[in-house]
Amino acid sequence: AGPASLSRLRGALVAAVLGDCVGGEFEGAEEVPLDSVLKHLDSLDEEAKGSGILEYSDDTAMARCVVQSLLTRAGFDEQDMARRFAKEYSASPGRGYGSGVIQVLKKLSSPQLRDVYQPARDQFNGRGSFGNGGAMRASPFALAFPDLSDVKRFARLGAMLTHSCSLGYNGAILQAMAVHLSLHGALELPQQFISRLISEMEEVEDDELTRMDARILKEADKPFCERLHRVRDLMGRNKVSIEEVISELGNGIAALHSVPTAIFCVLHCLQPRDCLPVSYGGLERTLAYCLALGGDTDTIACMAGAIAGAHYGIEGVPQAWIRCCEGAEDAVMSAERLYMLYHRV
Ligand code: 8NA
Ligand code: MG
Ligand code: MG
Repeated sequence: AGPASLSRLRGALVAAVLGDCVGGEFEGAEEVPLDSVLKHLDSLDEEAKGSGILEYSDDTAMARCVVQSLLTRAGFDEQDMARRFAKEYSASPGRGYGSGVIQVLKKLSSPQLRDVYQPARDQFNGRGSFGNGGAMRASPFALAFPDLSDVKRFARLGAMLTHSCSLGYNGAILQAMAVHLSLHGALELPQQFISRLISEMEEVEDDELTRMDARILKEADKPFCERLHRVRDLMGRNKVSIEEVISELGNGIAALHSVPTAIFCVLHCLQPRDCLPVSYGGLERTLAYCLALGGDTDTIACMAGAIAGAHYGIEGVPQAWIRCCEGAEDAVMSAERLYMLYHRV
């Protein structure tokens, strides 16, 4: 499919939902045997024939708010987006939100609130959250704006509504950029893809706030760049164990310990892997691999799903999986409206 085709946009939006829904099963698990992952994914083919549905969590709930806001306002409107986050949370508080972000979402629903960015700034003694909650909902920015500078700017602002620590919103920028590049076919050349992300993040992280936050958290000067270099090193090796991926990149709820991981999963699964069924296409491999990492599986699979979905397109997404994930059919349709916004038709 051509750059930014409807198929790619659909693939990105739908596979993010699938990642969230199928990943929920293992969220927080310390060790996930590959057998359990394959059994879980196998069961989707049967569930599609009638029985249960896998529910989406905070990742998709908030991404849906981002999509609806961008579509309704035909662009970024922080007031509208903040209102939608607050409304969604109060309608369905049980979607598995992070324990900190709940405070922000409650404050955002106050009609007296003047600055919608203030509640996020007040988090964690004024340091802001470095969780992956900004990154998990950043993909739609890449599906609404064709210019990379807009993608970066709005992904940052969109994340800052809940995540004001640079390690939080920079993760959102990285995730949105990865989807943007994938949408344009950049995963055809994986080495160039990772190099491009590194050079873009060099620029993003070349800033005083980033250096200060990194110092406080005892991270490298440019933490995301450092992680992306690790991704590149791991890519160059033909044998990589799950344990190494977890110790080098992480599988946790911090954006720094999950966005580079999601990117690695996509890159690693571009080719068939011995541990995964030969019947699997690239998208199935990617999601299965994310689940096998354990930790924040729903969010890592959601982010990897968006990047991989933009590469493989909707044709790479198993129909049976779509049928048993809540919100996946909706995403197929929302993607068409995003496509019109993206191409301004
Ligand atoms: P968040 O902003 O509440 O951050 C998540 C957690 O990260 C916080 O609760 C803190 O423990 C920690 N944290 C973040 N920033 C700081 C800081 N500056 N200092 C100290 N600790 C900090 O929530 P979020 O929106 O970023 O969500 C992240 C993840 O939480 C997502 O994966 C989401 O799915 C969710 N989650 C839910 C469950 C669940 O119970 N269903 C389990 C794990 C994660
Ligand atoms: Mg979640
Ligand atoms: Mg999660």
